[in-house]
Amino acid sequence: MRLALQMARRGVGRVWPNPSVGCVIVDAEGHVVSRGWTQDGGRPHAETVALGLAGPRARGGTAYVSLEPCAHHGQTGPCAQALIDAGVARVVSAVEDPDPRVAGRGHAMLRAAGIEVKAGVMSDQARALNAGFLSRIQAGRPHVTLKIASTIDGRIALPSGESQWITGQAARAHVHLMRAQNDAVMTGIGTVLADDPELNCRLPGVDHTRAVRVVVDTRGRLPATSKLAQSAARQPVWCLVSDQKKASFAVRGVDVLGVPAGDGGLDLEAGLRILAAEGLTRVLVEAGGKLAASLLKARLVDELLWYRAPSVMGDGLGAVAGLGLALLSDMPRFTRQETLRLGDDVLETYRIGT
Ligand code: AOF
Ligand code: ZN
Repeated sequence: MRLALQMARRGVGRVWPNPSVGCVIVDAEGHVVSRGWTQDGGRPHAETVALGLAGPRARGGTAYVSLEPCAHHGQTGPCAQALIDAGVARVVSAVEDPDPRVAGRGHAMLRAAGIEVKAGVMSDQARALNAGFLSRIQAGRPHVTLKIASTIDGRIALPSGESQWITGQAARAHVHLMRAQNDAVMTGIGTVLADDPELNCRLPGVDHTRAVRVVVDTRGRLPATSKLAQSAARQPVWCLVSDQKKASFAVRGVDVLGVPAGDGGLDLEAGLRILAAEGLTRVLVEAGGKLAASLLKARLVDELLWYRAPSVMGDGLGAVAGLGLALLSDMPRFTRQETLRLGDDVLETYRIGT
């Protein structure tokens, strides 16, 4: 299962709207005969790939899958049926697939065919890996990771707006890797107007990734001359504008999505629901303090990636704008997951909750 999860990790950020699944086939003697993972765009499924490579060697063997095999007819028949047809004797799976078309039916199909099924193996790791897909299906919004790159005193730019660069090369390369492992990178129009970012992945070897660039742009101000708009034909750009603005706003190559109004801008939760309905499962937010604060205030941040450079700015723009808290007990609280040194900088990863 550990190997199956490792295979599944390869698809993270590349398979939306689907989950990224890994499958390892072991023959009756216990030898690994094949491995597969969900392919770009979400098809073929992991089991199809692994069974195809295993051929007759799957007969009498065990399939380790990081998610319950599907039970519905898509481009191909259900993976559960493919495992039955291949003559697998045993299936070990990590978590039940919450997709209403599956939801236990995959395991049931296998058992009804006389296959031994062991479910729930390494389920915590599998849930973490598919936090995006699980969130899309169960919460109706994508998993949201907020990235912040700040000084020790939590500043992200000088009062003049100058922000390039606070963190060093290794930390910035890590951010590019994180872009590749998300379905979308989201920013606010303020950041676009100030920095004209491209929000792509420029890491050698992973620069083929095509995360959707999402701009929170209530009043429809995205310039046609921005790097985002100029590169929209190569890598999608979706603009979230207010419902009122939707009819009158257009930029060549950019998809415009209308979102209901909310507290001082867009209803961000509604916006995220719209993104999930479009299929997005994992969104990385790289924005200024205002959008960061709005998301935190609305309790829409699941994870934090906080890159910290060993410098102090004093006056400057804060990573998070006002949250308007009356009580310390109202502060959003996180649990630190990992601490990583990246050159002279430090990355701390957090998940929401205590
Ligand atoms: C599997 N193995 O590798 C994946 C699965 O649109 P479709 O037909 O590709 O089906 C998508 C659903 O299939 C998705 O919502 C999830 O329930 C399941 N994904 N299942 O057996 C895989 N990616
Ligand atoms: Zn399947």
